[in-house]
Amino acid sequence: MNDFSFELQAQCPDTGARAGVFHTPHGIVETPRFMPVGTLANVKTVTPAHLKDAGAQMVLSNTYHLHLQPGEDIVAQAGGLHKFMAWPGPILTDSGGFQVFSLSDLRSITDEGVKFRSPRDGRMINITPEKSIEIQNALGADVIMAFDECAPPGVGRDAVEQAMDRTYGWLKRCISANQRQDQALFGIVQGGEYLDLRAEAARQLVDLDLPGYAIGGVSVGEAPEIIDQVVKHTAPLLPDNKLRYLMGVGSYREMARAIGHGIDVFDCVIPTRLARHGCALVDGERWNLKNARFREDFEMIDQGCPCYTCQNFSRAYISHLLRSQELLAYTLLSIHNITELIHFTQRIRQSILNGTFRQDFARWLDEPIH
Ligand code: PRF
Ligand code: ZN
Repeated sequence: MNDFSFELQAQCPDTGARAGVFHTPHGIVETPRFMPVGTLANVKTVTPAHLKDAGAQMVLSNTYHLHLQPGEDIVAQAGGLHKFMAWPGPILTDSGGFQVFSLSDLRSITDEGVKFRSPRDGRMINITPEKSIEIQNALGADVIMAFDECAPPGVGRDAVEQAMDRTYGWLKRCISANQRQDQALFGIVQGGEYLDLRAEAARQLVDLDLPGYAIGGVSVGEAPEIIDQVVKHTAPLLPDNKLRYLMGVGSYREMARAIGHGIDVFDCVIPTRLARHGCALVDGERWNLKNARFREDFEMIDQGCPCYTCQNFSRAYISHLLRSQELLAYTLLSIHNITELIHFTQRIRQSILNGTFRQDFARWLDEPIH
């Protein structure tokens, strides 16, 4: 049996924040920690060496995208996702449910699964819970996610409850379908903005004694205070001795507050997406380096940042690359932005270990959410 234990190292005396170590067959994840997203078996524009330097420990990839291209058989033939993408550390694959809902038209959802037309070549594709697990077993990530239905915001309580019940039924099918003991199957708490539904979903999942738990269905367009409320009420219902993952969240404030409620890991496309828009994350702000004020600014992006970009290149240089549409701009900005978010969570981790999280991060924890 493989070890996917979550070892608690310290708990904040003033909040629910915790520091810990999650064990996987491909190494450890020191938490709290941000996980970069490598949708198509690569984190856009950066190499595994850059990711390692940025402090990445676990990276994410996507079942839905890899099923469409290149197909899980090719990845399996390569020896699995770790070898295929040359990332030797821990990997997590998302199950595809959420991506199908947000990216494909012409989908139909039934208790059986999801049918949709491939946006690549128009063929009809059927993903069931069993199929999602079969694909994820072939890809071979350390952590695999249950196939879930994430109701969009504003659909009303009945629709959210139906999605939650379906997600629970699908989870049990995912557990039966899972063929590999060296992959940890995590359940996903749904239930929208309804705290009683969240509590019921959490209870159902905890009863199944899974190796880890995620909170899904947040950051899907609802107000930020709702995200905070849902996380605040749901995270403490999950077992203390299991990893807790908040899906699709990666802003400074949302991560700091969620950590205060007891969340351990996050993923978000924001650092690489902002890079493609020419933006650098600097201490909670977004700077657009195409802005005229950076043309003759020969400082590094951020003096205090240890990343390769900030050790070597000026704002003026990156501004020039962006204006010339040189691809290196996106690599340099992605390296900085990923480092920035991972280091933000690492600083939080250190302050939890020091017992000073509440004071050190008051700026993020106390500011009203609007
Ligand atoms: N479910 C899955 N992946 C996700 C989400 C979800 O609800 C979200 C919502 N924030 C992001 N990624 N499977
Ligand atoms: Zn930097």
